[in-house]
Amino acid sequence: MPITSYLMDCQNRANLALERHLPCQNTYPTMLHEAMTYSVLNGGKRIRAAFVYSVGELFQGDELVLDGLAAAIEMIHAFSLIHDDLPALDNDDLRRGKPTCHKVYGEAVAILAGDALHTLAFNILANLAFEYNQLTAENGLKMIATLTQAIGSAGMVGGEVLDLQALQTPTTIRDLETIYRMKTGDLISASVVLGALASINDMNILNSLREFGLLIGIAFQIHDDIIGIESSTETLGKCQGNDLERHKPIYPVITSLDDAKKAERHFYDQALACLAKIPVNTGKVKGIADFILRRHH
Ligand code: GRG
Repeated sequence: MPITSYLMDCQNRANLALERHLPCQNTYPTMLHEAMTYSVLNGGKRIRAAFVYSVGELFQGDELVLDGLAAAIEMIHAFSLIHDDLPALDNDDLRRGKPTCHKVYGEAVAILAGDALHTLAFNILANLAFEYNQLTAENGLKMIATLTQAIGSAGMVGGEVLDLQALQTPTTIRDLETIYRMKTGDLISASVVLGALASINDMNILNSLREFGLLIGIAFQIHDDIIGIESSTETLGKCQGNDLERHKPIYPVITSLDDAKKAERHFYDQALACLAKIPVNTGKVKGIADFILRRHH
């Protein structure tokens, strides 16, 4: 199956799982539930969900467990995008080709919709081990430990703070790589690891997958910088050239567009070397990694 068809299947499957796990829009408080649904079910490539599914399938993870994991991860991702778009952070008006959550529902509801998605994601994770015998309580707890580590001050939130500080202070390419690992790589890595934790506990495999996720996450963010310059606003679904306008230190600016392209390839190669240590056929996981460097949005 071509990887684009597989990604489409993952997208459809993740959307169904998200619909199943989101609160019904007409239940009280309706405005909050509408804002949550608006921000989650508004397109999105579902790359993180695809990593959950493709890695989960390598080790025969239970399908319903993988659906729950994909929904939880995409909710955390949507939460991060809602907050990232707020005036206090990136101040963006467009996301996935539509007005950002705060533009439609106001800042207060946008902040709270993010908070509620964050909480719901962990509620889903905590319930998976209760609901499905295939997932052990130990692995359920490991998932929560992995995800909280990935999105907290040592991961995504910390990376976002460093990203903001980089607007004011000189930033080296090494600083930037750390920021990219934290703000983007850690959540991607958690998606990969959670997919495996659905059914395995082998530390060698989990460590190689974790490293793969971090490295492909850095490549993902460098590619995001590149397409932020090269793609149009229409293709991106968000405002083109925003980072340049805000004088944000991004990879192609600190180095050059050419060097940024070499760097994404370097991180991709390193990521694949980690994936090669996994003793099963990882073709689909590699296909997603390839897609990450080919995408235009
Ligand atoms: C969520 C705990 C928590 C805190 C929020 C605001 C923030 C802290 C973090 C922001 C991190 C961030 C927005 C990183 C950028 C990652 C990125 C490149 C997003 C775009 O991902 P795609 O291309 O988007 O997968 P789609 O729309 O396809 O889902």
